[in-house]
Amino acid sequence: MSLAAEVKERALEMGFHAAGIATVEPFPEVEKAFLERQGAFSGLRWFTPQRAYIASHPQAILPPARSIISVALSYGKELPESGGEGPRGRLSRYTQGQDYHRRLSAKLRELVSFMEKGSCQKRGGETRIVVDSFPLAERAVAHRAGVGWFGKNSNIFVPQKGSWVFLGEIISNVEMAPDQPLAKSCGNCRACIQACPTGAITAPYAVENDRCISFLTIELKGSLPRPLRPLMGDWIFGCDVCQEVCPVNRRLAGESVVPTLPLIPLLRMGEAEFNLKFAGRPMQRAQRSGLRRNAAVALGNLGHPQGLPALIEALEDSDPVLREHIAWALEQLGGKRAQAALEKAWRHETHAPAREEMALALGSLTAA
Ligand code: B12
Repeated sequence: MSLAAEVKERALEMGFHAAGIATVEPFPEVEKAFLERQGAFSGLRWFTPQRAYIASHPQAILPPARSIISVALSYGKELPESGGEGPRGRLSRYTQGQDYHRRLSAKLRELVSFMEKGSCQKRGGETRIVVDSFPLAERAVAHRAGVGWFGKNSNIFVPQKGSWVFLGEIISNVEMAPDQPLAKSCGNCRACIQACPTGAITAPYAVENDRCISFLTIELKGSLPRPLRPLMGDWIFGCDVCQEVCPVNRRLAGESVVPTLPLIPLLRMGEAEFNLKFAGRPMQRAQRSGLRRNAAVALGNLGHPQGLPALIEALEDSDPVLREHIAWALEQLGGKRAQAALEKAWRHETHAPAREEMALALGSLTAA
């Protein structure tokens, strides 16, 4: 059996759901997309032209590279968390379990050990494991390796697993027979483009980063743009809408469950509890401040009266970004209690954006 066949077989035995080999030639289409759409990546400070170059030139990561092993691991069917009372916010399905960087990297290290024991070592194998750890264009690699095909929402779809997969790679200096891309596409379907709550998929395969709810809830620190808040619904970490509406994903066997968290305990969560609950979990990336900000916006959008006492209490919180979003949420809930609490808080608010938000909320509540 060839090394390529051996490695792919081992990867599937280890529980990966797809594996393929890509060549290391540059990806000019990725570099072009990066550079043309750089504006669309505002907010991600690390999206620089240098990153675009590295992402599209695997040999910039490992100069003697000859091939890339691309793998996909499905996360679609794990059990969601339950427990907790009151209104809940939704999280992307990928948040279930431990951080995917760790899970995939551990599995890929095992695959590297397998390669080192076999014919790879005899050929002086040198490898780099990539799971977001180097700026490689992982989706383009998976596409070239025949692991999956590009959906219009820009995600990679793997046969039988849909787009509910993580991607990972091993760049190797050993030459392996490459696979061919899959001859599949979305055809005329535009379901994801039409369904994106914020209109972030501006054209097939083009996601405008700073409108994407995934970016807003996970990566953006500080204030959420006011016009986008109502469109975020109850998403508090990531967003799956463009994957949920996809007919390919809908046809998959087995129910895929959306994880949720109770919003009121989240809003009241202290730093120690946050660290304890989310250590090693993807949610850590948003930090306590980001998750509580998102919980405030979700409570505002849900408009559930049960959220009112916790929102009023949080007007006194030490985090000014939170106070700002609490004011917005109280405006959405409306009513005399919300108005009275905002008036009281506004009098001693010293942080300009929070004060401004309170004034806006009071203006609209008074008018109502
Ligand atoms: C930055 C980033 C984000 C940003 C920006 C996304 C974006 N617009 O690219 C934000 C925070 C918004 C984000 C969101 C999500 N992300 Co993300 N993200 C990344 C990261 C770190 C870099 C992506 C990147 O370089 N983008 C730049 C653009 C130019 O490149 P690209 O989108 O990958 O591909 C383009 C080109 O390659 C070109 N192209 C190249 N070859 C070809 C060939 C054909 C035929 C076609 C049509 C196009 C094409 O078209 C593509 C679209 O423009 C990758 C990991 C990595 N290192 O790759 C994960 C990654 C892409 N994310 C992932 C996931 C899971 C998500 C979310 C689903 C999470 C969630 N549920 O909230 C959402 C999906 C949103 C969406 N519809 O894209 C997975 C995707 C898995 C999959 N099945 O595809 C990755 C690969 C992480 C991983 N290791 O598993 N992400």
